[in-house]
Amino acid sequence: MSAIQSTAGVAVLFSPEERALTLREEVRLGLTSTPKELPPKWFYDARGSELFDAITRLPEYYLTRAERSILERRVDEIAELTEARTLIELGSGTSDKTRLLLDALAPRLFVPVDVSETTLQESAGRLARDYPALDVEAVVGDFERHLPLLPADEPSLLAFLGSTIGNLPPTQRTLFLNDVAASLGDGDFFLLGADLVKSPTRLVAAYDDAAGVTREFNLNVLRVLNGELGGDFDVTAFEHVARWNAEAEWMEMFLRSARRQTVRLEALELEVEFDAGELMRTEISAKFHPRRLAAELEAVGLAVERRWTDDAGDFAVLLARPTSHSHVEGWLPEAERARQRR
Ligand code: SAH
Ligand code: AVI
Repeated sequence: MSAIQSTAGVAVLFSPEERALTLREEVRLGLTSTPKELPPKWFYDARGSELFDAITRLPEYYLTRAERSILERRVDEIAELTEARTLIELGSGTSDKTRLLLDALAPRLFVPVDVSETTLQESAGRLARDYPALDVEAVVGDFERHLPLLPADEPSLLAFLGSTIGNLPPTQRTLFLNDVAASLGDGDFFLLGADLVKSPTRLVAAYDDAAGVTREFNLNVLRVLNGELGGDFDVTAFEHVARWNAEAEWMEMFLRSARRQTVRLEALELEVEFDAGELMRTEISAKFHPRRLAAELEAVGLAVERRWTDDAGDFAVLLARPTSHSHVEGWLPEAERARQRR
């Protein structure tokens, strides 16, 4: 944990400098690609996190309620099987549903990990207040980079809830799952929440709600770029688009340029042209088949011990454990190398 600087009870793995550099690199790459694209992790400044929280309460957004209902029914079983003393949560947000796990497991240590420092500060503060016996060590980190650096010195449960795994494109998803498998030791478990393929009508409604909250969430990424990179995006000149991609089996969100326009980003010394009607993809949200997802976990050396869905079959929660660390012979993922260095 030597790379961690500690500020106000929150450890920082993703330093402001590294964060700024990553933001610049990813935005430059995305805006100069054809078609244009932005990675979804930049949605989540304080306002973006609040908007996501509002999304979880929308009538159309069934995901959070479905996952909660599974956890409500299964947390005791999870606690019995895992006997985890440390709970690590990736992309933790408000950690609302995680309270069910905290209540059932009564772990010694909780490590919420998120890119959004304000969200972490608030949620870690609330948890420390509500669970006085719990050691809460929040970490500002990027789960695509910092998994090898997270603490793991006693039986741990690594939770990745909310179907955030669906926001990773397939190649990144495989790399991430490899990192997860490599970071788990004997006796550790991985708990994964994933949204399932269903009727496109329901899916599109969940990502294009009647109250327009998802629209605001999508447009917020432009506000983030304006604030952090000196951009001059006219937020009123972009429209929210949510589509089901049947071939890839994922929802896609785009921002569509309402007119031909030029946008300047001071910090990148970059001018970007948008055609009228041009689509810029801002998020994919893959939807899964439980058996195929289990096969993806097995392929990286994670044996699926339990697989649950809610009554409607909308959402799945999988509990897996590492089989062995020699699943890819002659090749050690970065996470395993870092683990061995420790
Ligand atoms: N797990 C919560 C929140 C899901 S929203 C739930 O189930 O409701 C997704 C969360 O992941 C946000 O809080 C966002 O800030 C965080 N996030 C997105 N990309 C991330 C990344 N690369 N590394 C760490 N956190 C990330
Ligand atoms: C965080 N993630 C799983 C959400 C999702 O459903 O893909 C983000 C979101 N995008 C639009 N609405 C919610």
